[in-house]
Amino acid sequence: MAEDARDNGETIVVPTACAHDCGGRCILRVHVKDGTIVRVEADDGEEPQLRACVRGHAYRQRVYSADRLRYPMKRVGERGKGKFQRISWDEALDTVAGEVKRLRREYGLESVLCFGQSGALGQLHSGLAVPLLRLFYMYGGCTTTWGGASAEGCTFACRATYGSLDTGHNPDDVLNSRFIILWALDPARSIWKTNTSFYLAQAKEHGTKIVVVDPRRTDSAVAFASQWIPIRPGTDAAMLIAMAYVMINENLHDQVFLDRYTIGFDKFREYVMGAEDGVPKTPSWAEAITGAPAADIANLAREYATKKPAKLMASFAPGRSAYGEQYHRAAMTLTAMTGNIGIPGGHPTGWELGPVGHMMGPGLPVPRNPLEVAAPAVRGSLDIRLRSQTRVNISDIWDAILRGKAGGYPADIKMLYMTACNPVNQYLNTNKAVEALNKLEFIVVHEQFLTPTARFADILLPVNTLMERSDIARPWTSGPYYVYLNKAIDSLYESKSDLEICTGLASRLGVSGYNDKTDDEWLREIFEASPDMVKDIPDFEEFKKAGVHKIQLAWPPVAFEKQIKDPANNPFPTPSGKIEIYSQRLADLADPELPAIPKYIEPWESRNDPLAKKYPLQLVTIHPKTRVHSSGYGRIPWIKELEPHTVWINTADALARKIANGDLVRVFNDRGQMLIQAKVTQRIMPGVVCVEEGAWYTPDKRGVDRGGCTNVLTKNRHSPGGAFTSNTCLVEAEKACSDLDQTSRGRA
Ligand SMILES: Nc1nc2c(c(=O)[nH]1)N[C@H]1C(S)=C(S)[C@@H](COP(=O)(O)OP(=O)(O)OC[C@H]3O[C@@H](n4cnc5c(=O)[nH]c(N)nc54)[C@H](O)[C@@H]3O)O[C@H]1N2
Ligand SMILES: Nc1nc2c(c(=O)[nH]1)N[C@H]1C(S)=C(S)[C@@H](COP(=O)(O)OP(=O)(O)OC[C@H]3O[C@@H](n4cnc5c(=O)[nH]c(N)nc54)[C@H](O)[C@@H]3O)O[C@H]1N2
Ligand SMILES: [Mo]
Repeated sequence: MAEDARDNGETIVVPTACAHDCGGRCILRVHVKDGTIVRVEADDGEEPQLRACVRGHAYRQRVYSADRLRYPMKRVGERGKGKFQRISWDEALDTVAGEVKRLRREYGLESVLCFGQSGALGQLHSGLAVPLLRLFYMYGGCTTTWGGASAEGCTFACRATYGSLDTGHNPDDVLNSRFIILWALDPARSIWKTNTSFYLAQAKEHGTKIVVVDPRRTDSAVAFASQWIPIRPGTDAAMLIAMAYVMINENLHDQVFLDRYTIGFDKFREYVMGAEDGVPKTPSWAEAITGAPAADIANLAREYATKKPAKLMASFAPGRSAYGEQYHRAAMTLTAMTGNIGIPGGHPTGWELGPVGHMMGPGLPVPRNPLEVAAPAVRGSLDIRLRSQTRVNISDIWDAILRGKAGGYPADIKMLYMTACNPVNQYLNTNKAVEALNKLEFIVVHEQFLTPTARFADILLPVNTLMERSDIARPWTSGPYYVYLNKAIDSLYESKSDLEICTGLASRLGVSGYNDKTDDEWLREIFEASPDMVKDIPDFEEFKKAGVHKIQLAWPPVAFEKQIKDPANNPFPTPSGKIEIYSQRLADLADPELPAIPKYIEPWESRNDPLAKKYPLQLVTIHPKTRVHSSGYGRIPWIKELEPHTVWINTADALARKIANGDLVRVFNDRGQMLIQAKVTQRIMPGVVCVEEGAWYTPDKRGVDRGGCTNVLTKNRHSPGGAFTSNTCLVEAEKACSDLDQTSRGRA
């Protein structure tokens, strides 16, 4: 269809979607004339529409950005300085294949660390480095990573408590609730399923009470809520446990539900009421820890326990902190104590996968890693030692490179191969990343832009965008819909997909059968291998043509409905068959940092840490309103104009530091420093500062980051259950001194 129209100069409309790792997955209608995108529109089809935001509307500027990488390049200057020279694809692929063979010969393939994050999320292209891992696993193996940046704390808690990540309801189910708590959930900014904000606005109109618990008075608090309860970062488990105290003390909990569907509530009650350690977890106890007023904690507990059905929507963010697993386990326990599991309008809280339009599904097939055959990483295990024997947690990558086997890591790493990720920017402790990358023998990156990570590549390979290839994508966590991404234009310049690049390497490495299909053939095969898609979508060709299939539901899909309606025949997939408030598997670990029941454990770098004398402010790093992480949107003129990149600081903290709104400030700790504009506001609680993640690390000659990359400040230590701890970080802020200020003006 597209080919014919291209010939006769008509404008055609190509249905596709935005499939980066944003919490949305939104329909785009791309107008193409003579092989060029002329404009982008959002969904105008049947309701409920999946309308794109500013990023989708500006996508044309991302595709045609002057900053797009055009050709394969090799590094000619110092690593990190970004000096490259154009080379041919043959030279690039020959060099990469030659180095891989050399490393295999000299050190073994475990010296090659391959990984990716979520730069793009098609089932065929890119998602989590799948084309790259397929190549290396077919070639003989490589070292790789474990642990997700987004929600490892939540993953751990879901597995321990429910034995499943499938805790999803559809976004419109908020309309069935009588009471909603947005716990660190800010979908008006940090998209959390495409239409959540749309339905929350309706819930508000219907008179449903919505309360926000967050250190910041969020956009969602302003738009939807009638109450904002500020809370100190990292202390959420304490507040949730105090809410449990109020429910038990006032007999508001649902004992029938607990008896029928859960185990271990009695042990949790002993801890909550103080029988275990002599400390009753009262609202006043929690107020001292969290900063949230005791009366607000008690009232919230009462409202949540008595207005059924109710949703405690607990986002991933507090789980991205030290002991973040405890926050998620405590939130899940409260949803059970109030009997809000398995019913419309309720919410078990967790990963929110499924039940209709599940995020996970088959993609490009990946065989087993030959290097893991002797010691396979046990994916679902709560014992993280079993997950890490051959893998490196994403928070440990830099340490693993710097310290190797002698430091207890699985390999001495000599080469890094990265696709669809920007870890120098997006993983914890950027300055340590720089130190580690400078130690390596060889670095390969596939990218669309010259990101802070790409600057360190020895060979840098240009990748096409999702407008330049076809793919299938699933909704973020759950649907109800699936999208087909139709290729709108040919690959620009000399760019190729990750799969095409790996195909070129496969022949050079002598790997046969790596890619014997066209993309179209793969996509049909992926569709046919996906039981849910086959069940929900009557006709694959129609799906392609429409670019989206919306599933019409006759009933509200509800997580764990079967387990609640008919428990005798549908046990929870845990060892006990019940919701495990007490987990024997955790008890068996005998690790006080991973207790069998949810507990509040004081985080490192909390405000009580001696380090807080030097660095008294807690930094939270939220997801960017106008970008998807670091992925090129920051280069788009329309988007750059919308909002300056700032550090939020409370008026009292600013006054004490003589910082005025708009001042350039230095935010720093022992790990790094950045210069950034201050936003002085009452919308953040005293003692807490906030910077959006994803801005590009841009060090000046003195190593001061002028880009405002949050990870120059964060500590690369994962939580005991594996969680990424980007919200556990002490800093200080001061008005930038004049010489730093001058330099910055000079550069601007
Ligand atoms: N616009 C946009 N949307 C996105 C993304 C994006 O890049 N851009 N990324 C997507 C991805 S990959 C993910 S994983 C999700 C993440 O979704 P979330 O984890 O929900 O997102 P965040 O924006 O990091 O944080 C949400 C809120 O948590 C608060 N917060 C931080 N620390 C704490 C704490 O310790 N306690 C409490 N109570 N609140 C805290 C912050 O102030 C913020 O308002 O977002 C998705 N949505
Ligand atoms: N301090 C702090 N750090 C964080 C977070 C936080 O809240 N605070 N959030 C974390 C979370 S939840 C996440 S999910 C991660 C995200 O971390 P990343 O996945 O590393 O970040 P992105 O910026 O989404 O994508 C990385 C790169 O992928 C490239 N890309 C896009 N499409 C393709 C493609 O088809 N092929 C290839 N090869 N590249 C492509 C983009 O240009 C972009 O530069 O960040 C984490 N980092
Ligand atoms: Mo994420």
